[in-house]
Amino acid sequence: MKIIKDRVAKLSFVALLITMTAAMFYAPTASAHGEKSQAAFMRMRTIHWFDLNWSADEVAVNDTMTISGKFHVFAGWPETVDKPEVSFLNIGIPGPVFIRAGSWIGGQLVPRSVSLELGETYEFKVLLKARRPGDWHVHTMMNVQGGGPIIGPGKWVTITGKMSDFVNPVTTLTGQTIDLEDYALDNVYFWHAVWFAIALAWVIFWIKRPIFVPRHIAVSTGKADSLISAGDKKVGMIFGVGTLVIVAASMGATNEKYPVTTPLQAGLLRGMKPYQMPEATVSVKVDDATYRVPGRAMQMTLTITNNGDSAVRLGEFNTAGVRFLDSSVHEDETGYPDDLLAEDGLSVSDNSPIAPGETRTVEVTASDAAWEVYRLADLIYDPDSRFAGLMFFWDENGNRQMTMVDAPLIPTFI
Ligand SMILES: [Cu+2]
Repeated sequence: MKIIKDRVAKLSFVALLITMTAAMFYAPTASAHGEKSQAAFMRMRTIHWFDLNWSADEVAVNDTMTISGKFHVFAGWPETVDKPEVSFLNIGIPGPVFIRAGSWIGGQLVPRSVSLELGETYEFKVLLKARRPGDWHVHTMMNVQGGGPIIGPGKWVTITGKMSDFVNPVTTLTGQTIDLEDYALDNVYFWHAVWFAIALAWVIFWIKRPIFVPRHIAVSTGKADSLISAGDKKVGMIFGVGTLVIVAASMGATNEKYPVTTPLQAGLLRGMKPYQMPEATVSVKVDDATYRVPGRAMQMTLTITNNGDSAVRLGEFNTAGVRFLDSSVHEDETGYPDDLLAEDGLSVSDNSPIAPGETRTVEVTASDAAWEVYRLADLIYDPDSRFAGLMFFWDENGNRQMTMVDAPLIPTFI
């Protein structure tokens, strides 16, 4: 009997080990961190990130890199997401593997929340300083108060070196240079330890004697006063007065050591300067848009009118960070994340140059695994089957113009 029990125990242990090992090895490299699970129509109808540029994809600890680009705040903002009147330009990383050394919208430093206007395009830049070695998927993102996180495209960036080498020097207005990585840390530890020790001493002073039953008996028999002696009262006074003295004295000493301090700086930044995109001379009308369920593509019937004076071709359709390109018109040179870039994902029934003044109706198919991988196909579960995206046209001289498209997106079933 015992042998069987031992065997069962041993086998269960082996099974547990196998399970744990398997779980450890089954750690699929996640290529998205949160955005996939968000409603597809929200990702398509809130903020459109484009022209993104990651200055490096490998940096050493203490080195910096920038992520820059533009984002368009879609005018047909969903009802269930509060308008981006209070928004914060964030970075999506697993904790401070980088620190954000600076972030700018329209050239203005934005350490606080900002007000964004629907329908406007803004230029942004984030300066990141590497802190923790590893492979990190770095996203630009916008937090919207009352709305949640709106996650931009993420790109893998490798940090090399040692975290212990990381420094974060800052020179204060009082002229002192400190390292924010460990500044005032000793002081925090010291004071927490001091107060914890005092509290502990107070407790120990009392629990040296029997705590519960004898005291309970004393109180219930009417001899409560006998439990606290004159000496106890003195110790109580010492602790009471001592605490006040330490608080007052250390407060005075702190004020002396740091005579200039300011309150926390806070408050919404308004009047963000939008980016003026060149006036689009191409107008696009979506006659019809569908996607097949299940499938990896969406189709649009577009009526394109070229009101400019140079022939144009459609080169890119961008929605929810996924870029569908027609490689015969435009090729990406920014090192855009592979899983979001469909280098030849855009096919246009007739993508010959559209002459000035010409109007043409074309069938456009945006097709790529990303449509499924990033669960844009999950629009079928959304309560609002509409899409929005950016269309980029290039003229004969290589000038680009952008137009927004926005229309219902109707599923078709087999
Ligand atoms: Cu990610």
